[in-house]
Amino acid sequence: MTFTSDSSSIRLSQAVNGIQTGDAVAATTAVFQSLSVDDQLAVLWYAYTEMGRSITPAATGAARLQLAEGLLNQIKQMSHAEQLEVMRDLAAKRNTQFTRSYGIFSANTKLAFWYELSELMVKGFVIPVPTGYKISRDGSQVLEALKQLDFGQQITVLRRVVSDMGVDPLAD
Ligand code: 45D
Repeated sequence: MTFTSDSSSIRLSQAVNGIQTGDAVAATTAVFQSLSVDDQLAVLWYAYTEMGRSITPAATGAARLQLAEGLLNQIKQMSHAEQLEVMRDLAAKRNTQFTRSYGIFSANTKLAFWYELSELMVKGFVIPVPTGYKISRDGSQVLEALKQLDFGQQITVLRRVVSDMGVDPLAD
């Protein structure tokens, strides 16, 4: 669902309240999910660029990536436009074969999938964020809220937002 930046700003002030009242993870997750699809992708990307150094590749687990390998290989073979479309489909929860395949992964496999996508962006296999891209005000506020959390809380927020992406093919 897409919210206007007005409703997103309301959610943002609620999130700030939530952070002050101790439910920082839930509040940051909710406000992330109220962002536009492109803002969500941008926040994920900047979260990765800031957290990347603290996530060791080994920690993401080779076994989990094996499960995601098929989808990652499909993405590598797509054009840049198609790659962006697939990521937007995931964030927007559009029902496609790709988003249904993603939907059966565990939360940690989904996280590992996004992590690997970022690595593929860095290596030049996946469409980069445009040079000079400026994240929206809402997006940068969510990023700031995320940065206020400790590492464990950040992972929890990320795990929740990527878990909610895609389409669960077994849900009714
Ligand atoms: O043209 O298993 C825009 C541990 C604008 C260990 C765009 C772990 C328009 C256990 C939309 C911006 C807990 C450590 C273009 C795992 C435009 C374990 C493009 C944790 C081109 C897994 C935007 C792992 C694009 C963690 C292309 C914490 C955006 C993993 C792409 C964290 C964004 C992973 C991507 C994160 C973001 C990955 C691919 C934060 C990926 C982020």
